[in-house]
Amino acid sequence: MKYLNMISLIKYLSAFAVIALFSASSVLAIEVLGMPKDYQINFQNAATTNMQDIVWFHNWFLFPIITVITLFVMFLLIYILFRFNAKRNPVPSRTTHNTLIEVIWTVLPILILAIIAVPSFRILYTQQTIPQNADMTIKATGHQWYWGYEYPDHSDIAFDSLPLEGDELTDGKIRLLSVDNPLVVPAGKIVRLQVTGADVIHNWAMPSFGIKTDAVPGRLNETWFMVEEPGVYYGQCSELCGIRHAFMPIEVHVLAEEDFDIWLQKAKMEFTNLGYTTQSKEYAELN
Ligand SMILES: [Cu+2]
Repeated sequence: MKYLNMISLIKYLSAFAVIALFSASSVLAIEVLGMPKDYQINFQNAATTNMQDIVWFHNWFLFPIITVITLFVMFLLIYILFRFNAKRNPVPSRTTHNTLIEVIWTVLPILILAIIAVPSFRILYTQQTIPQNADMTIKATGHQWYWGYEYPDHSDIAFDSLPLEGDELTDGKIRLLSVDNPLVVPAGKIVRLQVTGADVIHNWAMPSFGIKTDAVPGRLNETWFMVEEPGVYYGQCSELCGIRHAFMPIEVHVLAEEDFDIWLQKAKMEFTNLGYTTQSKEYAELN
């Protein structure tokens, strides 16, 4: 019996050491890398290859095409206003059909859309195809009005993530973005994210990851991400879900692998009751 008490004492002491270590490491606050800025007009920093592709697709593919089309149509409008107004062109042409022009203005837009579709579908496909070698799974559940996270591969860690309000907003915390229990993931690992809703439709949206996935009750949507850079990333629910829709932010902490392992040990004690069951199993083996 005494022997057992010694073991449990050692276990608790090591647990406290882990917590102390974690708090010490979290003092070295990780950098905020994904967050909206005041008067921002462009995208947030891209933290995943998917988001890099989206930024490229928008800035260097779609945007030039749109610019050329808009300028061309504007030129035509202005040209018509000046060249064919009633003063300069008192007797208008009575032409109603011109087969060549009609073929051109039908075929050309089809071609443009087809060209746009190629990289667009490629990006969509990568977003929707979960890599076979995903390192871990996380399930995010949208509730009215907070997010719940589960780690089915890690002792069924499960916790709720609520926004900080009023006097909880100590320094460094951001109103409407900071939460009490952020989602924590390891850097450089492929995370399979499953998203569902508990009551109404929510949406798990993380701009810098290029993710916007509906959380639909009774349905499990899947997406994935891999973030190389450790840091803090913020997102928000992006489906109008009720009166506190604006108060269910998403905060993701991407930690280096060793920091993530430390967090896991802490989370296993804090967010599961499995700690006790493993212990009792070990006790049974010792006896
Ligand atoms: Cu919501």
